[in-house]
Amino acid sequence: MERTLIIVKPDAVQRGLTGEIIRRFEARGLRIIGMKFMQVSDELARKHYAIHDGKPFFAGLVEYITSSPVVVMALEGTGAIAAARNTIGATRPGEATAGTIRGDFALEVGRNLVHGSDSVENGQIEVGNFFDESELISWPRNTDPWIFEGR
Ligand code: IDP
Ligand code: MG
Repeated sequence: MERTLIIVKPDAVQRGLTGEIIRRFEARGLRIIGMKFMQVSDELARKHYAIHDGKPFFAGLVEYITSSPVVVMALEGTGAIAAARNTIGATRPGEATAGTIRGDFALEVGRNLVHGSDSVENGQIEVGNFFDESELISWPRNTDPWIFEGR
């Protein structure tokens, strides 16, 4: 089963949208296997966004993600990567479809509320960067057979 790392970014926490954002992933059927409230360090921010190092917005991005606490979640599900990214919406909120998190609550790319892993491989790596194996719980959810066919 695929794993994705979701970050409820500082702007979302400050704006009181944490519950609304968790609700959408939960309602989608993704299974929470890890969740915590934390302050992202400069070191972790640079590691998480290493692919963007050197881009003009990198310094601002590190400043943004470390500016205030976040909520991080590890979610599991069939096709979790694509499902979560579709729930989040396009990177630039102006291009995000209404009904997505960014399309409903955001206006600017530098304040786009939420992160979701972009590939199966990165989902595994990013969950590992933010969570200790001991913080992850693989649990049988009673509704699993109603969400995952054949389980
Ligand atoms: P994603 O979050 O939709 O995967 P990425 O292209 O991976 O988008 O970019 C990572 C994050 O960097 C974005 O979510 C956004 O916060 C920030 N970002 C990307 N492009 C820009 C930009 O042009 N200006 C400011 N911030 C940007
Ligand atoms: Mg990305």
